[in-house]
Amino acid sequence: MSHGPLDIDVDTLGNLRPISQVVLSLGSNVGDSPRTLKHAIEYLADTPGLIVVDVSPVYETKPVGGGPEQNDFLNLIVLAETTMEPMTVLDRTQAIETTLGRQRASRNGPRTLDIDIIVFGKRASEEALELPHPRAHERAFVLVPWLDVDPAAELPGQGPVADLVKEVDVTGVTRRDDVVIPIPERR
Ligand code: PH2
Ligand code: MG
Ligand code: MG
Repeated sequence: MSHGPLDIDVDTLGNLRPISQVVLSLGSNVGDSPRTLKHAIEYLADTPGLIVVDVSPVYETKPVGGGPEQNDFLNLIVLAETTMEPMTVLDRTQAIETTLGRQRASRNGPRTLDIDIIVFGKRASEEALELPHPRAHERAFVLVPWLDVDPAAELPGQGPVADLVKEVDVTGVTRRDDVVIPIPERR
């Protein structure tokens, strides 16, 4: 049930549930990408107020977006739930990128680790954070793994992910079942 502009849920016992579902897209094409992605997910899971609910299969993906010549990426989707505010999650994801050695060299260039917030509940853009992610609907490396972990997923303003995925070129996206990234245990 939804109650006005704050969109705070109340469950059947009357407890407030100020929890947002968050979809994160992780990518890496520099260094030991499987290791980097694994550590990134562990750091996310260690974040107070954020629970990692599911991790998609890993995909090897052709670079898109017209950056420089670069290696293929490994990409995956993390489903999380959080009591944090969007800008606080952004601060945290940027700190994880920095910790794992990201240098911001060029737009759409190679990167050790990129963590993008795709959707944050039904929240709209604020400050420097565009929500939902403005290019998610056209990116097979986001839509394909997202559909794996949430077949009913919807991208607000764009529609069901199952429909969006039919509109994009998925030829550059290959599932890598040999790269297994465990979901961290809850502590
Ligand atoms: N990220 C980009 C630009 N292009 N291409 C692939 N395949 N995977 C990415 O994660 C990616 C990209 C900007 O962040
Ligand atoms: Mg990105
Ligand atoms: Mg980014």
